[in-house]
Amino acid sequence: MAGLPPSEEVHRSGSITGEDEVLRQRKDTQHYRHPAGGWGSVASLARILFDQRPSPAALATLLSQNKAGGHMCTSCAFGKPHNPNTFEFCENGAKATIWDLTSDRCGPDFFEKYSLTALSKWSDHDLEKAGRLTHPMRYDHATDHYVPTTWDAAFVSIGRTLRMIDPEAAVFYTSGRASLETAYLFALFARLYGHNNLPDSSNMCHETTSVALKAQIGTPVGTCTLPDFETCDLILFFGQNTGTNSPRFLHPLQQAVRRGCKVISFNPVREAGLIRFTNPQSPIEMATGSATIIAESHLQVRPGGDIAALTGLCKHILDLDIERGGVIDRTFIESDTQGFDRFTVQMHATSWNDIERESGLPAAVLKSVADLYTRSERVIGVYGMGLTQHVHGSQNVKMLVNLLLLRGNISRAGTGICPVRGHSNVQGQRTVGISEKPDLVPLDRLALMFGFDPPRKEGRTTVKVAEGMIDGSVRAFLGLGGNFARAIPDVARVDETWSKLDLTVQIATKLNRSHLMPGREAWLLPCIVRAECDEQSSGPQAVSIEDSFSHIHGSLGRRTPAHPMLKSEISIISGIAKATLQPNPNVKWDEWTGDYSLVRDLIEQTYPNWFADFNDRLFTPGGFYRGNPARERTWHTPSGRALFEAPDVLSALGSPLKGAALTMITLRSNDQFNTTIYGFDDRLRGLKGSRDIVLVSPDEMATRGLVAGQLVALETDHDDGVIRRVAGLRVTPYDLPRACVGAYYPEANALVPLDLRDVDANTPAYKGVPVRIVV
Ligand SMILES: Nc1nc2c(c(=O)[nH]1)N[C@H]1C(S)=C(S)[C@@H](COP(=O)(O)OP(=O)(O)OC[C@H]3O[C@@H](n4cnc5c(=O)[nH]c(N)nc54)[C@H](O)[C@@H]3O)O[C@H]1N2
Ligand SMILES: Nc1nc2c(c(=O)[nH]1)N[C@H]1C(S)=C(S)[C@@H](COP(=O)(O)OP(=O)(O)OC[C@H]3O[C@@H](n4cnc5c(=O)[nH]c(N)nc54)[C@H](O)[C@@H]3O)O[C@H]1N2
Ligand SMILES: [Mo]
Repeated sequence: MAGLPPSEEVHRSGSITGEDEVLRQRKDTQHYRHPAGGWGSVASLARILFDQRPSPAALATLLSQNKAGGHMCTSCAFGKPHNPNTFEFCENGAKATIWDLTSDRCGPDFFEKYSLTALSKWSDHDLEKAGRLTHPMRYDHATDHYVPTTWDAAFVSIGRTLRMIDPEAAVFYTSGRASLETAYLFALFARLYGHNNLPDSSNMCHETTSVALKAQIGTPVGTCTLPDFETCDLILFFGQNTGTNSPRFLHPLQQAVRRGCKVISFNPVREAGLIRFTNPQSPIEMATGSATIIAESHLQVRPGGDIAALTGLCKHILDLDIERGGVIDRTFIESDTQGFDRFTVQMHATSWNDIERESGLPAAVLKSVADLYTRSERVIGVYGMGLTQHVHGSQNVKMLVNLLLLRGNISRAGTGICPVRGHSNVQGQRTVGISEKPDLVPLDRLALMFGFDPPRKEGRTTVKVAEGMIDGSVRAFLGLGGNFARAIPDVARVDETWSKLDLTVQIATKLNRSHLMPGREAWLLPCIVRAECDEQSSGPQAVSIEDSFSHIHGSLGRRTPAHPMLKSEISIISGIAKATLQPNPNVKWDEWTGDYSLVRDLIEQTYPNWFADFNDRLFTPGGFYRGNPARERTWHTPSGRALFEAPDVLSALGSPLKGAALTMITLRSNDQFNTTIYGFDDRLRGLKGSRDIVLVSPDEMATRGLVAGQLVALETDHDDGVIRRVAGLRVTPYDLPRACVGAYYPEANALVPLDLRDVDANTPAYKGVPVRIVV
């Protein structure tokens, strides 16, 4: 890249990479040398096929994945193109579907054989591998087994218990897969019952985005759409691991790079998946092994160092503007923004010494990137959990927005802020009312539509639920999917509290650890998956989801359900709601369950600007766009302008490391989807066979006298008197910045303190946990 210093001159942990440099491997690590995608992804998929034995018809289902009229993948939330490929799915999406459509079943026989005590010794992988849940089950304390029950018995009993509990002591958790229709009804049920306790997996994920973007640009979601990637000149990635977590994104990135767009990644880990990519759907690339270099520069920022790195970029851009003028977009800044002067003062006041120390990157490198930014007409800022899961995650996000605002890189085609969402409908659930914040929901309209007085008290987020479980104020937990017990921070502390709850209800597809934590009354209710036919009284039903680019897609499952006893999520929620609530002539659970288009009418009535003609537009190819005011240069902030927000810290970590402590970042592999562990390899990082490992840089190992393969424990360095420890981790050398270790999520979750979380959004700081290595 022109203007960038050669790599030898660069600080060790901040090497700018050319192609040779990208392929540089340390002898003492076994990093993956192959591109993302390619034959590796095919081999990884083949293993799952062997493992799960889906029928040929189940495999054929993949052909309709992510296409208008077909079903929408339950894996990530990346956009679905207008003109899909023949195989519009990736390694992950195929794995998720095959995992759902396995021929293994986990029914009454299984539960008769294994007690919960026995199952608690199983691994996460083995629990889910038992197969699809088939029957509604009730936990029997006398025998420590789940026993089969009927749907009616479950609904009646759950309803009776909920009626006896103070609604504010109940929580309704949603994992980001449930459809718009399901999410709307679940939230309505909560409010009719009497609370806003609607924690969502997004509280652990992009809640930081929802809070920071809303405050700064007046919309809680990203501003980009897929076509922006066809015209941008520069894409800056911050803490998003595309190859592992959203591989379909690699296709538009490959196209962008081929037409000359530059990609630069800031990440403590040199993620192979963002470096080289062989398109598994291109026969030529597969045959020749040719790969596209995606990120030509990979900057190994320290964990929590992004505020400093972004400050360096902004500082230099402002200096260049003083030097040569015309560098920043003054017209845009004057007409559309607020807070610029204060922001400028702060950028000038921050020293390069501090920036280099906190970011771990040399000033020369940051200045080169800033220079490239000023030469690029259209820039997109992409980010993921590397920015959001920090104590000052909101300030991370805000600094990226500040950078974009400097040259009007929001609200023009080919530009924008692009948070890459996780679960397939996590964004959409918030759109249609899953929120603990009453201000974000049109409660007055709901009051009119359904003739009731909705609760106005702010509800609990995920971490507040966990705290309420510890202090006893939470009495009932209804889980709409997900694996709350395993995904949250401080799992060991919260584990003990489940048995004290009056009621636990888990609506799920496969067995997981949360199901092994029964309350006094506990139910495990199995549902169909998105690829399966949802037959109701008016015929087969479609559902819908919203992708990361605010496009809404209909989804129609066609597979025969895994078992005739299974119900849809909507019919389960309706069954429980009917048994809980007083009859209300405006609330028609049976009619809605019989015909989901009526639920879409309700969504349209509640949110007319976003969902006009919802049913008619359901199967629009590429989805229909619900719009984004910030993209149209309308800023829904109190001042009507976009805000420059000067950060008040330079590191996103909660506090400086003490003594021998290190910062732990928790990582995902390509062989997992959150707590669903498909296998024990991490192909793109060249790691195999075990997840009970701790990644340590060779320098750090030498300083601490550690050897590869040695077993160690990690202990959290947090002054609250609680001992948090995960033992039996094998030291694995890996190229990381100094004072940083990597471990897998969810295995390391017992180390994350509940109160270590984003100051504004309460998102757990899963990427910034101070730990000590204990030999
Ligand atoms: N295969 C697979 N796909 C998934 C998932 C999965 O588990 N497996 N999960 C889904 C979900 S719910 C989500 S939210 C998304 C998550 O997708 P991502 O947003 O990509 O999340 P992570 O993999 O947790 O972390 C992203 C990157 O942040 C880097 N990082 C850590 N700390 C820092 C830091 O301080 N600064 C910077 N710049 N980078 C940092 C890590 O090295 C890692 O590469 O993926 C979705 N897709
Ligand atoms: N240390 C650490 N912790 C983290 C993170 C991290 O990066 N580091 N990431 C956080 C993030 S981003 C997220 S999103 C959360 C994820 O937290 P969750 O969303 O709670 O967890 P998942 O693992 O996605 O849930 C998997 C389970 O969902 C159920 N399921 C699957 N499909 C369906 C379906 O269609 N319907 C129903 N009803 N159930 C279904 C299955 O039983 C499966 O076992 O974890 C968070 N925790
Ligand atoms: Mo997520």
